[in-house]
Amino acid sequence: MTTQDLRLTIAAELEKTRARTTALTEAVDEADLIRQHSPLMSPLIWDLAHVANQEELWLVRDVGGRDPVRQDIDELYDAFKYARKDRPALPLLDPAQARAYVAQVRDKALDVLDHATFDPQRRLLDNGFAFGMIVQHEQQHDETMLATHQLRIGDPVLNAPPPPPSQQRVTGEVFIPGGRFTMGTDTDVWALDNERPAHTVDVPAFHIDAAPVTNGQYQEFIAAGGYDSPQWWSSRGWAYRQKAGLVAPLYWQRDDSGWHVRQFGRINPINLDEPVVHVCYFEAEAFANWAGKRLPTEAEWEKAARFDPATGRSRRFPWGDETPEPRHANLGQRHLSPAPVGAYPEGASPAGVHQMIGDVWEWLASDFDPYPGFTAFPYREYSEVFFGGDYKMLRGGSFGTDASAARSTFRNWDHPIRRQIFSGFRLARDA
Ligand code: AVJ
Ligand code: FE
Repeated sequence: MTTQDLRLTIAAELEKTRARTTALTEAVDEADLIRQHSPLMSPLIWDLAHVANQEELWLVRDVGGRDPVRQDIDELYDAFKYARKDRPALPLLDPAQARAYVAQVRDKALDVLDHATFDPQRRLLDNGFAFGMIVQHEQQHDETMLATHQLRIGDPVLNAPPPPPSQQRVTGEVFIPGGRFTMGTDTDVWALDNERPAHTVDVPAFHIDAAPVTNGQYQEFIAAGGYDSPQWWSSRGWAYRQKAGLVAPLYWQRDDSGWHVRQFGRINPINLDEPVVHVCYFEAEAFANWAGKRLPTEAEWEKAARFDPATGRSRRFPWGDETPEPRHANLGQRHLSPAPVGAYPEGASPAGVHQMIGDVWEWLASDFDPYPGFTAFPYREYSEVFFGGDYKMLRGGSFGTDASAARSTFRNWDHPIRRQIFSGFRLARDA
């Protein structure tokens, strides 16, 4: 790519992502921007200014070597300084100040982009990495803000067309033969540090479900008394189920006519064919035990998603190397729910595994650990400080994830009790 083409690509990504951020923060009134909708989440206004502060730190100050826009507020928007629950009490920028700050930083960042030469000697600039990192950072906060919208109580403010219907019956499991495959990447230029380096993993043969577990299947688990049967739960999982009073996925509610779900302020019937969403790791684990299966490991998931047995190569995406189009996967907040199983036959992997990318993040059995040869880049706080912590892996992205961060090597992680994220799961078993 020429320098000018790279600049245009970056500018388009920055702009597309900012449009989403703007839509998410303009959809609500000022009171709702400042309010904390759950102690699990920052006020939306924090996410907005934090996104700009990271853009200032990396693009304006570091890459551009420019003077700070607002050095005095770094601490307020440092995610490690104050916990989410404590952020509303901080002297944060008010909505007008935050929007002015966001615009000022963007003007400077675009000026830095205009002058950037992407000298490969400077790793932060090689192929525009720092810009890609900042774009993906904002996209991740767009997904976080979407989760905040889902937690928000009040009239609906977000609108989107429903996801496409199922095109194909997808059931049962797919056999993945044992053998080596390449996990992670060295070549995806905007891949983050935890996806690197590419390395060979020998994965014993296994079976994996062709689709994520659906609401219909999950209802069977509930009806079979799954939430009242400690035998299916790990001891930590059962303790949490008791403490939190779990009886169904977050946002499900039961009335005289059965289960309904609250989705972005609307009460909807439960679509039995959509992947279940808003379950924690412990619920996924209990369901798997009840079903006589288990959650996939991270290597199994990635092999099922991208290994092409015909060429022996690992693809960028299940369908190939081409960037996601709407026909491949439910990504990018185009829809406000997962799509029914079978809605994306064109997005299936070579092995015939469907909907690995988009719809719901999939909980995995693996913990968040570095790949062999990992080096933190460009900062330890993105990945390294979380290694070995109480985190379970999530893969594949959800309907809330931007297409640019939904490559099949992308790694997400969270505490095993978290349910406000767009998390579901699929099952596997030993061959
Ligand atoms: C990779 C989704 C776990 O939201 O905590 C955002 C992403 N890192 N800002 C998170 C992130 C810094 C991160 N996750
Ligand atoms: Fe952040």
